[in-house]
Parts: sequence; structure tokens; C-alpha cells
Amino acid sequence: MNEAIHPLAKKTVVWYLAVTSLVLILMMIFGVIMLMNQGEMIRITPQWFYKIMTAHGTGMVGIAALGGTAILWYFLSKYVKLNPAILIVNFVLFLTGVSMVLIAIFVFDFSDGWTFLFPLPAQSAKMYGAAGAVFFLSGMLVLGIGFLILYMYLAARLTAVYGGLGKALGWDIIFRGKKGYGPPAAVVATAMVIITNSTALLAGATVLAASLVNIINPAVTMDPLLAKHLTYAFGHIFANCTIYMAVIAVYEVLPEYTKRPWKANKVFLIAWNCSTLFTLMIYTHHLLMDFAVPKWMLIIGQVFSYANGLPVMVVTAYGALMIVYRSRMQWDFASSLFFLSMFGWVAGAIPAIIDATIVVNHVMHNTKWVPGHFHTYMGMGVVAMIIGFMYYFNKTEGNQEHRGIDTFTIALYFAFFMGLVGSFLYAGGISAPRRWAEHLPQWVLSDQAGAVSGIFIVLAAIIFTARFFSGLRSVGSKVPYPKKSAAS
Ligand code: HEM
Ligand SMILES: [Cu+2]
Repeated sequence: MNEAIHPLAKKTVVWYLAVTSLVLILMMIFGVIMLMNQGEMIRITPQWFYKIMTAHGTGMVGIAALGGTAILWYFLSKYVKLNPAILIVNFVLFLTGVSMVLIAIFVFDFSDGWTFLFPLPAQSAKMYGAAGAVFFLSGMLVLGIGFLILYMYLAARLTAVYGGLGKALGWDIIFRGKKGYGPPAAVVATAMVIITNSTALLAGATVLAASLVNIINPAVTMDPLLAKHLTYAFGHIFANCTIYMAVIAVYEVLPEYTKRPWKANKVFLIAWNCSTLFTLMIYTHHLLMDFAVPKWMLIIGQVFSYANGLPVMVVTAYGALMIVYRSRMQWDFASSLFFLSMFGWVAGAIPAIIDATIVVNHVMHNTKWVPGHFHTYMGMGVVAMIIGFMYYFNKTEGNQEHRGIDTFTIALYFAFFMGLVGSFLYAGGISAPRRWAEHLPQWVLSDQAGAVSGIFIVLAAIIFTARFFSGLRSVGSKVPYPKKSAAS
């Protein structure tokens, strides 16, 4: 039982997880609907397809961030005293922002995709009225402000406790030759996410505000290429950071299971510092097709995309293997999912590295190869970590136990998720474009295979969620030990 976390924060974490799991199911159903339409199993209008695609993209990235935040807060509380009010504020702003986004999509027909690439919102505002675009852009702004408040607060806390973000990232050890280990892995990861995601959110807020001004007064315009830079600096980093938050669960839970500590040694710290820097630089791989972007920028985008995820991924996957090796640890729901999530993460990075190669990118970037990549690392990486954490939470805070059905559900989820991403990657291989409501006959079979896989994934998600909610009943029934004082 985590006694250092404030009881109110613990309750809020439950709310975060509950919303995450329910929205996950709904968004997965949206995913299946899209595939069934592309696979000609059902027929929806293109306009509905794009509305659903916008909701699916925004919703999935949103809940991955929400679930990741729950993980971050829960474990960071062990080392740094945190005020639950901030977690609640972020939650309220999240729900407000999401409601505005849903109103934009389902009441005012906004369907420009979660990346709201300028000047699409301005154009759709002309076609369907400004309300949709205004609701969507302001909803995203509200959501972003919630996260920005959270990160500013965390930055202040880490500074108070560790003497700055640099120290939290272990600069003392890397640069000043200090001996020993750095701060706990949860602190290192948090510092990284604060730096990268605040940058992302500021870029996002700038382009959102500019887009809104442009819709209200079209005389004020913005350079579309600059807008694209800001948009992808936001979208790429924000989506990336979901895994850097969720991975904290791996650092905390595997050591607990194996009774071997996960120490932040020098290699680990250097890896996290490299990823901090690279994550900020590589969004330009989204602009490889824009000839007006200076060549040197694209080369940076390419070279560092190769390098970006690798340091942290390698130290984490290798660390996970080493910590588990011959440890006789107990394999249950949480430990298996965290272990499998390493596989999802590594497997998901491979197609991305291929796609980040400029020559390949010209051919592949707008194909389903790309959804194939990010569904692998998000579905089998981030989401697997979040679901693993849900179980761990109930086990640690309550008395949930591993059952046969859990083994079955994990197998179901991973087997069919492989089917889904396999169908995406294959479709990419035969040049099926991404984001097309309707597909040519030669692509339809892969869509159908994906749709069938998706149905079983939804089934698995429903069982996971039912298990989570039933396990919650035991939470709080544990008698806490005499109160120990938390770290300052
Ligand atoms: C049952 C599981 C899922 C199914 C069936 C599914 C299906 C789809 C489909 C069909 C698309 C559009 C592909 C196209 O461009 O033609 C898509 C896009 C997307 N999905 Fe999923 N998905 C699933 C799970 C997830 C998960 C777990 C995440 C992330 C946590 C996710 C995030 C996204 C994002 C960000 C997009 C991009 C939307 C855009 O292009 O604007 N999906 N998904
Ligand atoms: Cu990217």
C-alpha cells in the first residue's frame, strides 16, 4: 500500500483510471467502426468517418496522457509530497476540454483530425460555421492548460526537493563527477516529461490561439509552415510523453516484484538526458515532405529520430530483462503486462525508425504504415502499462488476485493487437493511404482482418475494465499501518 500518497490524491487516481478505461473502450469501438467502413462491412458517410477519426485520435492520445499522469502522480508521491488539488484541477480541466471537443465533433460537425492542421480549422469554419472549430480549438486549449499547470507545479516541487530539474535529471553525476546513484527513476522521468511536454504545450497553445484569432478575424493570418512546425512540436511530443510517464510503473513495480532495486546509474541518467534532448528535436520528421523546410532541419529530424527513443528504450528493456532474470518473481497480471509492454514499445519503434528515413518516408509516410507503428507502441506499450497499473493499484491498495481469466484476457489482447497492427503494416506495405474513409478493393481484405481483430481487442478491454471495477471494491478495506511520514 502506498501510504505516502495523499488519500484524496489516491481517490483522484481512481477517477483518472476509471475515465481512462471507459473512454478506451468507447474509442476502440470507434476504431472498429472506421475499419468496418474501410472494409465495406458497414457504410457510414465520409463526414461521419472523419468525425469518428477525429474523436478516436483526440480521445486515445488524451486518455493515454490521463492514464500516464495517474501513474506518474501515484509513484512520484512516494518521493515528493504533492498537493492533490493540482491533480484535481487537471482532471476538471481535462473533462471540460474533452466535453468541448465532443460538442465540437458531434454537435457542430468538426472533423479536421486531432492534429487540427492550419488552415483546416479555418476552412471548415467557413463550410460548417465557426462553432465547431472554436469549440474544438478552445477545448484543446483548456486541456493543454490543465497539463501545463500540472507540469509547472511538478517543476516547482522537484526544484524544491532536488534543487532543480537538472539535478533531478542527475546532472551532478553526469557532469560533476558525483559518485553513487541519481534520484529515483520516477523523479528522473518526471523531470524529462516536465521539460519536453511543457515545451510541447506552449507550442500547442500558441498555434491554437493563433488559429482561433484567425477564425474570429480572418484578416489576421499565420504562416502555414510555421503553424505546422508548432502543431507537430505539440502533437509529436505530447503523444511521445505518454510512454515516458507510463514507464514509471515499470521502474517501480518490477523492482517490487523481484525485490531488486532499480537504480538510476550513470548510463540510465545519460539515456534519459539524451531522450530529453532528442524528443525536443525530432518532430521535423513530420515535415520530411515539405520541400520548403531547410534541408539541415530535415536531416536533424531524420538522424535524431533514429536516436530518439533508443537510449531510454534500451536501458529500460535491458534493465527489465536484467532485473527479472533469475529473480523467481511472481508472474501475475501486472508483472506480465509490464514485461509485455517492453516488447510493444520495442516492436513499435522499429517501423518508426524505418519511416523516419527520408527516402522511405516519401513513399510510406501517408500510408497505414504509420498508424501501424504508433498503434504498436501505444496499444501494446502505453495502454498495456496503464492496464497493468490498474491491476497493480487494486492489488496493492486492495486485495485483487490474479485469476485464470486474467491470463486469458492478456493473451487475447496481445494476440489480436498483433493482428490489428499486422493488418495496418500490411496495408501500408501495399500502399493503402492513411485517413481515407473509403478504400480500393485491393485494400479491403486487410481492413476486414483489422476489424475482426479490433472486435476481440474490445472484448479484452471490456473484461479488463470489469475486473478493474470489481477489484476497486476491495480498495480502502486494507487497514493502514501506523502512519509513516512522507518525504518532504
Ligand atoms: C481496438 C483498437 C483500435 C482500433 C480498431 C483502432 C483503429 C484505428 C483506425 C482504423 C484508425 C484510422 C486509420 C487510417 O488512417 O485509416 C486509427 C487511427 C488512430 N488511432 Fe486507433 N485503433 C485502436 C486503438 C488505438 C489506441 C489504443 C490508440 C492510442 C492509445 C489509438 C490511437 C490512434 C490515433 C492517434 C489515430 C490517428 C488519427 C488520425 O489519423 O488523425 N488507437 N485507429
Ligand atoms: Cu512524430
